[in-house]
Amino acid sequence: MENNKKIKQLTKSVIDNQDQVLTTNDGVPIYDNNNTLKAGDRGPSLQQDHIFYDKLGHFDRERIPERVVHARGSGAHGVLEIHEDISEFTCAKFLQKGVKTPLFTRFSTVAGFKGSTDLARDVRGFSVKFYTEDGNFDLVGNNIPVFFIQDAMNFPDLIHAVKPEPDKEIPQAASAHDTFWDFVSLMPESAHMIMWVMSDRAIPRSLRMMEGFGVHTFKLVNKDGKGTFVKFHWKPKLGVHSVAWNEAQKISGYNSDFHRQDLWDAIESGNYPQWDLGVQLIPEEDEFNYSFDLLDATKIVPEEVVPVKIIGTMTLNKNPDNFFAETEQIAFDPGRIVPGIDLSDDPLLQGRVFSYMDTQNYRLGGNFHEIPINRSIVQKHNNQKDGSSRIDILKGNVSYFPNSKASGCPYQAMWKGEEGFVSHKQKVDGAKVRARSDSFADHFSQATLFYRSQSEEEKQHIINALSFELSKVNDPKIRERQVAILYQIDPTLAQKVGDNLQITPPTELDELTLKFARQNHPNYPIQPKKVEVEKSAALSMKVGKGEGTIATRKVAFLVSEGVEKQSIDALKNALEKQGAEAVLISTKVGDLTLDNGEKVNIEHTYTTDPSVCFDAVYTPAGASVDVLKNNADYYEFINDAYRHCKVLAFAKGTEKLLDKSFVEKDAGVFLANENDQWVDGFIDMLKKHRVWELEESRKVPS
Ligand code: HDE
Repeated sequence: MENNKKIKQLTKSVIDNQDQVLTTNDGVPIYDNNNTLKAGDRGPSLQQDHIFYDKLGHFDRERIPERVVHARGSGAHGVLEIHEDISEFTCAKFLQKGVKTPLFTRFSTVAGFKGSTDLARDVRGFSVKFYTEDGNFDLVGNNIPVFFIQDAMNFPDLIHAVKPEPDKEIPQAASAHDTFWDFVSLMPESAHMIMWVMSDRAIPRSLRMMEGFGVHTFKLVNKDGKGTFVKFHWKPKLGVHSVAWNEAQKISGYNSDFHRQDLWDAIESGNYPQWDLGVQLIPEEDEFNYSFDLLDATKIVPEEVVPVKIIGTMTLNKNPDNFFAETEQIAFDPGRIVPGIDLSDDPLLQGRVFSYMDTQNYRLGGNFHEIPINRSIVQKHNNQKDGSSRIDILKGNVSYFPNSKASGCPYQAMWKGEEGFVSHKQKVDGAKVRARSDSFADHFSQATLFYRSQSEEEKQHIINALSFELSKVNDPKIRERQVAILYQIDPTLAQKVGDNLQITPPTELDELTLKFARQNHPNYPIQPKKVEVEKSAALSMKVGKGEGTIATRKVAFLVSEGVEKQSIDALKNALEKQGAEAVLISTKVGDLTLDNGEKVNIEHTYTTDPSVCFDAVYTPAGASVDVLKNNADYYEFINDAYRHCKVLAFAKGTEKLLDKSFVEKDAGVFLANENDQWVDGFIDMLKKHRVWELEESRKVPS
């Protein structure tokens, strides 16, 4: 394993309790861990019970402040391997061809508390800490390439608006409430991001099936100090896939740890998730050549305009040993950059450089960089000592610079002609102002580009999501103000959402929205520049990311006593050949007897693991049909799978079960008695993730 170096460092801190006597935190062996010290076995407890104080005192302080945003998250260790030469653009050691760098990745939702559901409609955080030979580099990105706001000053307001409302602390992990839509309907710069979060991108099928983006424009810097603008992309090897909103809601009820479990299980079973690392490279000279400003985090650089160059692959190959010590205590900070990479002047990014450091100091305390998961793999050397929870012991009486008593050590790299971090040389010129450039004033062109690039089915999901969210808004003024924004994006979109809310879309922005927009841009609205592309296939999950592998997909086999082994194997073997998994679902856990007398162990039932937890459904043949034909949970299972546009198959003799369901025989339903090629057809359809073309006829509740 290539992440050995970091793992080795971490294992130094891993404690194995096997065959060890229980001790206090000071290592004193504990004789009795059941009883407090008392005056007589029915008497009052004694204040001198140092063993009890050691245990309860620790327990009382076991919680630390959760992250103010992105509190809910799951992480894993891994490695990045670079396979393309981009030395022309960057001298970053970890980005050189052939280099393998250990890393830790943490995925998260934004709005919910630490214990909230994984399936909330939300942006997903996609943070990677690279333990490079030049120190740590943190790429703290999201699964959506743009953001709600342009300037860091608005961030606390955005978050206050989306978090549960402060009087009653409702709703949890949801943007569908008044304060969020109040805020965004007054901030038209959020229009593009709103399109993304109302799309299925905000409800991924798996953390392993989402893209990642650095969002901001960064800079690569080569050995001669030449800079190149760069956008970072993560492209999942398993494709980009989502669930339908109705599935997300149900999964939240059945298994609110769905994504966390999925990531853990995949890694435990050796199905290591992988992403390709891509870069969009933009020469500095081209900075002003686009219809948008490269420093504006509400804009993408369309892939058709600047292609994504794949340079390496990230593999997540080890689960954490301890959630708190690793996933909870990892401290990301976009200000952690290494030689060869620099920040751009994006005012959102600049604000982040303060906020993360500050929040980690509050959340974890000073010296959080000495916590094992945050330590660089290279030894740090500086004159900082003291501070809370200091772990390292700095030798000697010299802790200042310059010094002669320690021969000037630790020395600056320049003194010995060695390489060190040098900021990219950039001319800066301007009056000191609190202002926003008019090059940030086009709020709708890319929102329109996103919407137009979606397939008809995806558009319908966006309409449904907006209708759902705005229906949850109580204040009719807010609903109308947002529909006015939708009109600027696409009049038909506004019309369709308006129909669901009984609102005739206003053709102009609301006066209040204009008032706020004009604070930044006095001449708002400003005629936008002509966009480079009308549509971008890369923005659609159906068109751009569609058919691919079925590896790691889970197919539910609906069985009961007497099911035919041969009928199970007919599909199971074919699925397993392509890396998918057959999961038997029955009425009870424990032993199940097949038609040949063989016993198999059942771990999932119709009620513990319903259809929403699977990608496709198959009913094998056998005496089991007689049990299932009277089982309401079975019908709920296949009905749900059907409505969620999944592919279904029925072995010979099980087709009669359809009569009591509302499953219609359509192109996504394979009946073995009518189609000899049903196994191939089933697998081909599964490759598309969902039977997109049947969305309308199956009336998918999305
Ligand atoms: Fe964050 N963000 N953010 N953010 N963010 C935090 O840092 C902040 C932004 C992102 O897995 C906090 O450790 C400001 C954009 C992720 O631990 C905090 C602004 C993007 C994570 C913070 C932004 C992100 C955070 C809270 C606007 C995508 C989780 C706890 C200027 C590029 C990291 C913490 C993890 C976490 C501040 C905007 C992504 C408060 C001020 C844009 C993935 O520091």
